[in-house]
Amino acid sequence: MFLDKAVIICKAGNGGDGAVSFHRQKYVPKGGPDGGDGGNGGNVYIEADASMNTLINFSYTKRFIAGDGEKGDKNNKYGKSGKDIILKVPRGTIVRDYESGAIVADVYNEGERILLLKGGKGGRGNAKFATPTRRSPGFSELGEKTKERKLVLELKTIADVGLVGYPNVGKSTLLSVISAARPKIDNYPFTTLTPNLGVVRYHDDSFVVADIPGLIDGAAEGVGLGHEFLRHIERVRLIVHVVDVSGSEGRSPAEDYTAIRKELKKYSEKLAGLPEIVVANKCDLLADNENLKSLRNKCRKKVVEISAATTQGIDALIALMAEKLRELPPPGPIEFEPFSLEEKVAEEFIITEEGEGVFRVSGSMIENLARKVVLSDPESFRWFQKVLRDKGVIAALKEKGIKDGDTVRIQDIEFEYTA
Ligand SMILES: Nc1nc2c(ncn2[C@@H]2O[C@H](COP(=O)(O)OP(=O)(O)OP(=O)(O)O)[C@@H](O)[C@H]2O)c(=O)[nH]1
Ligand SMILES: [Mg+2]
Repeated sequence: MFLDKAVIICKAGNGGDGAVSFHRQKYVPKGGPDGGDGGNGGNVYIEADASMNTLINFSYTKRFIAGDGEKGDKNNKYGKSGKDIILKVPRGTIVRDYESGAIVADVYNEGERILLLKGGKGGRGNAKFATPTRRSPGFSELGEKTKERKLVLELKTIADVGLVGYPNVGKSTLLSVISAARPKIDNYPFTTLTPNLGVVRYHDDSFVVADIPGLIDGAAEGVGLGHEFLRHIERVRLIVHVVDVSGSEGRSPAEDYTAIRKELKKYSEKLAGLPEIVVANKCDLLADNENLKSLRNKCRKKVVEISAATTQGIDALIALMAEKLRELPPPGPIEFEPFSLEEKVAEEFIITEEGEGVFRVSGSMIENLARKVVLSDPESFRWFQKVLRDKGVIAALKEKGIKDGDTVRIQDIEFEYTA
């Protein structure tokens, strides 16, 4: 079964909370703080697996949640890190952010592993908060919480050459005679329903050819089957345009050529702009040269005459493909503006007056901080206030005219302001 697009939900693990603990020893009344740090949450990676050629697995399982980090413990014991998740996908899979459509990764190289979502950092244990003046901190940090992300996986097959043409012109037959691939071949349109790949060997060279379902009129607008599959030749470097020159189905080969060119252009200028070899197939059925002539006139290019059935002209075609590919720039992953799925933590904050003497502070940095601190703990709270002062929040509140006894709100917490 073939699937080349899937929407999934991923989440990195939360960080584990830091521990609050004090060293206990016989006859020692109160030891120093020894609460260990929480473990980091597990990461979500994506990895190219050369043995895969479909995203079908992602139609069964759609949620991928990495493990949470464990809490820290007494005796300075660190919490265990959460378990990572590695999503295995075929080479050529592109990952997009669902909301923005921005490209996050192109899983291009064999075995390549890319970090998609980083696990939350574990919170620091109380041992880390000890200072000469604060010998017994009674608080620790909470682990960082992570968010779910909706992602789109999109397979764009990696091949050097793409075979295009009308249905039933002999594309799959051609692939079967130039490579070890054994695609289904039959005498009716749309025998091929999903892309086939074959490796062609030529002396010490080898290259990959992709055979896709036939294109028909309107394919580029999604009318025909072909449109769905044009994405699998978006990454090729060379187009081999196969025409049934015998006109065995009553169409004119020259018009077939123009129609397919139109479809390619409608789909993408880039695709239509790729170097092209025009192949006249089924030459064994030709009674005269009329069709060949009109095809040549129409495409204004050299036309390579072959018969996939008798293998006439095949060796010359392989040599020509290899030669063209050698001249073309080497393949590589697509270029894109790096897009990070990590939440951007903006340092800015805004203060809004929600009522008489009630001030709300909002902004991702301040809100993250509020999530991390244990507000029920007086010491943790004092520490939080110190950070608010350091970050300029208190000064900004004063500027807004805050008075003793007024209320400050940050996310779902609320406290009374004292200068
Ligand atoms: N006489 C002759 N028949 C051929 C030649 N090449 C292919 N055929 C026949 O044409 C028919 C279609 O071949 P396919 O290779 O399935 O064509 P296709 O372009 O892959 O077709 P779709 O997958 O439907 O788009 C089959 O019956 C083949 O045997 C050729 O060179 N000469
Ligand atoms: Mg076919």
